[in-house]
Amino acid sequence: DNSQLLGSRGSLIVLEGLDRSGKTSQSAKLVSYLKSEGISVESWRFPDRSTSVGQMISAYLANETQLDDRTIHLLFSANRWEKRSLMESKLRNGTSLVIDRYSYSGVAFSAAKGLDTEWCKAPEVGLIAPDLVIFLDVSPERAAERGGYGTERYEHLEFQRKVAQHYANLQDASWKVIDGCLPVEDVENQIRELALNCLAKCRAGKPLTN
Ligand code: DGP
Ligand code: NA
Ligand code: NA
Repeated sequence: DNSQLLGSRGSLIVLEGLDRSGKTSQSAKLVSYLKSEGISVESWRFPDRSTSVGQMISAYLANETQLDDRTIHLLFSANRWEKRSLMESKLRNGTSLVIDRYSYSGVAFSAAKGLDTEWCKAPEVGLIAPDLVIFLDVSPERAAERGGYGTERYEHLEFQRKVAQHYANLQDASWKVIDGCLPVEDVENQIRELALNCLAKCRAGKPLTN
């Protein structure tokens, strides 16, 4: 593996936003575009429901099980930790990852239940830092109007309003905020441009950090 010698690593690109903000379809569009350009890239998402921890999370979200708020918080975090080493090796080997949700969802959704923000952030420390965070900005009201929520635990307007407030508190100058109510193609083009710019910086040797 000489990808590090070549200074060519992949990018960690994260899409965040409320439920129904369009993250999932925009992630898919971005990944298929990058693949069509011959770029090595994978589409990931958190929670990753395929692992045993992920199955516990999935049952909780489906309201099939009840878990203490801090316990489920730590499971969501554990679900990111269990993928950390694979994530690092993919990035170091030159594969980019486009991830639908990451630590910001972890903090925003748990803080929306009233847990202390600093407590929520603590287990995320040491996970790989994203190279690009794209926030798809759609108000909770507009998101709720779109095709309706599913039946999972957090999918109701009152809770999403709280999540939106916590995302706003977490947002820093490095986030790229895109108006998720623009036409789908406009959102797609803005995301492409941000992603290509990010890929170039990482290829040029921007270091991987925690
Ligand atoms: P999704 O599969 O992207 O629809 O996510 C499922 C739900 O779980 C969604 O309402 C967002 C929420 N969620 C995602 N990640 C976390 C997390 O780390 N912690 C908490 N508490 N909720 C999360
Ligand atoms: Na959802
Ligand atoms: Na989604």
